[in-house]
Amino acid sequence: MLREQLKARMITMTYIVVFTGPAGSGKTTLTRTYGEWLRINMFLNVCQVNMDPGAEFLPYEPCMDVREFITIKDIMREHGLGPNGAFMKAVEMISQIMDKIMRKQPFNEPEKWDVIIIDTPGQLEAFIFRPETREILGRLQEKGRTVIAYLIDSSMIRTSSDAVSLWFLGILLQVKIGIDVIPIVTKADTLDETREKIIKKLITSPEKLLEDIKDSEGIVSDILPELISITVKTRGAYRPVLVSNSNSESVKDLHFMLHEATCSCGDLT
Ligand SMILES: Nc1nc2c(ncn2[C@@H]2O[C@H](COP(=O)(O)OP(=O)(O)OP(=O)(O)O)[C@@H](O)[C@H]2O)c(=O)[nH]1
Ligand SMILES: [Mg+2]
Repeated sequence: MLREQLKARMITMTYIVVFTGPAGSGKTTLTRTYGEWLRINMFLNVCQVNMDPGAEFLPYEPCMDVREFITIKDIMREHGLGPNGAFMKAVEMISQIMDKIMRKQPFNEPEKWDVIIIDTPGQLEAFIFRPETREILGRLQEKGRTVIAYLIDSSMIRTSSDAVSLWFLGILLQVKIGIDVIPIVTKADTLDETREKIIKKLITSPEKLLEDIKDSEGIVSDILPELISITVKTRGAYRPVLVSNSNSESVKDLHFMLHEATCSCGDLT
């Protein structure tokens, strides 16, 4: 298929994907891998945006970098704050300069780009859970179909309660920002057999996690079944994808799922 035809078939309007998730869940690495995958395999114009004012090193070339305006190091020095206080201050400052940010690439001409990928900080409570973030995300939504991806780090999952608690952070995020959140399980290459079983249950049939906790006592046996039932209810329309940066098939799965989530033209697989 001709390059332009393939492109037209895949993307009809700019789509924006915002990677969020706890510290170290793989947002920055996935911003690089997914961006490269889209360029090489889909021939798309991709703009990777760094919205993490605390980033030290980026493995991709950002077409917009919030550190042009604000860095955590400067805020810590100028306001005498620790790192978390500085992130809270940063989100406030970013919300105040959103007009300026929106006048820069890629937001000033979103139609020039097929996909805009946004990398965010991992300090959920000090950044993405802040009320100002809702306004920031609202401004992004004006520029294209926007999907918020919540990264669940599979290397943090050892037990069923780990799986359920990480899933819950995603639900809280959804409640907090009022936008549908697509769960993505990262670092699939680090899984052993036991952990893979737990994650497959979480993804396909979370009610089966109840089997793992049937002999538990105390708070786990009291609360976890309730949490699992909420997990089942909130699984939503999208099948969570298990992704690894070293497996391009999994990045392809991720792409089709994200694209489906933003696309009103149906399934293109
Ligand atoms: N094995 C494996 N490691 C990964 C994968 N993705 C990311 N990592 C590693 O996980 C660590 C954190 O990755 P980052 O991409 O920096 O995570 P982040 O979510 O951007 O981190 P913060 O911005 O600090 O919150 C790094 O050591 C990565 O190399 C993956 O698919 N597999
Ligand atoms: Mg990062």
